[in-house]
Amino acid sequence: MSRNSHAFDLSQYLDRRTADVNRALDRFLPKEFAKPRTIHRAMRYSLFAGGKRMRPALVLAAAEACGGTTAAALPAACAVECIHTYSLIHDDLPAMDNDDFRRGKPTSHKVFGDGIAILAGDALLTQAFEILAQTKATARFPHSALVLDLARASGSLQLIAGQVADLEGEGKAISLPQLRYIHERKTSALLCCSSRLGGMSANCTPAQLRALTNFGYHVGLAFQVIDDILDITQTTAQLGKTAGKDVAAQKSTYPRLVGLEKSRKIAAQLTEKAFAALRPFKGKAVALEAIATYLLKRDK
Ligand code: GRG
Repeated sequence: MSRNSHAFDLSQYLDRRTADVNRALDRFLPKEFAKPRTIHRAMRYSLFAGGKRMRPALVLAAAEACGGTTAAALPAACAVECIHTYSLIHDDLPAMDNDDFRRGKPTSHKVFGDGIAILAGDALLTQAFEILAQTKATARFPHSALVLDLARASGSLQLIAGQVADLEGEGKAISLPQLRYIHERKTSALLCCSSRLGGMSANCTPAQLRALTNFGYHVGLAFQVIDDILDITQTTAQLGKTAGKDVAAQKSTYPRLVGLEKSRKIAAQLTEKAFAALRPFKGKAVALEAIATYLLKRDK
């Protein structure tokens, strides 16, 4: 388990970084009253509905581990949150997971209708790249490097591929390698990209980028195993989204394939691998360590 993060106050860290991210998102997004009002209200409704902001936190913590600043990393932090929120809005649509409840509130299509919810997701996807393009280039990383990373992580070989495999796997018996394939893409790709973008915004070295990639990949996998566990063990009120969806949709999950106890063990092992990836930072990636620990122990 993490050795360096004991004295670190993660709760205060997340509160401050979340406030920074929320202010920046408010600045970057068109105002609620900008025409057409409906779409801007819908974009903001989901974006400010109270998500945990874990992907932006990873961006900012990765930047700090490489000696960078929050200011330089904020566009990337906001961009990954826009992509994440778009994917949730679309995932909740009747044509996909058909969910009524997200981030403790009625889902976008329940409030605005399917058409506007689709468009709000589309607009947030586009908005992400508009925001990311405002990152300052560094000596090692031109804008195009960051844009390429986020486009790849959210494209048809990663995030979308995971969603396709997830949809096509419903009701079918899936092997552990197939499940790993889905988790790598639908969850880990964006968490890994978050960690990488933070480093890139701080002009990280190639060795640091490799370490952040390895860290983000394993944290991302652990995140989804825990998500699968929480779907069974927590209530809808605790999660802020409908609990028990995986069983209802006959989805293959780690608990279904290997049981709850083994799933917990796998999540802990993946988190250990994430810690090991941080060794090159020699104890200077305290916030990243604390986030990985929190993600393993979280209850929502
Ligand atoms: C492109 C439509 C589309 C989908 C891509 C990301 C995704 C695939 C679907 C969303 C639903 C899902 C199960 C995603 C896996 C990642 C995950 C567990 C998301 C929830 O993330 P949290 O817990 O959410 O960080 P908050 O609301 O706290 O930001």
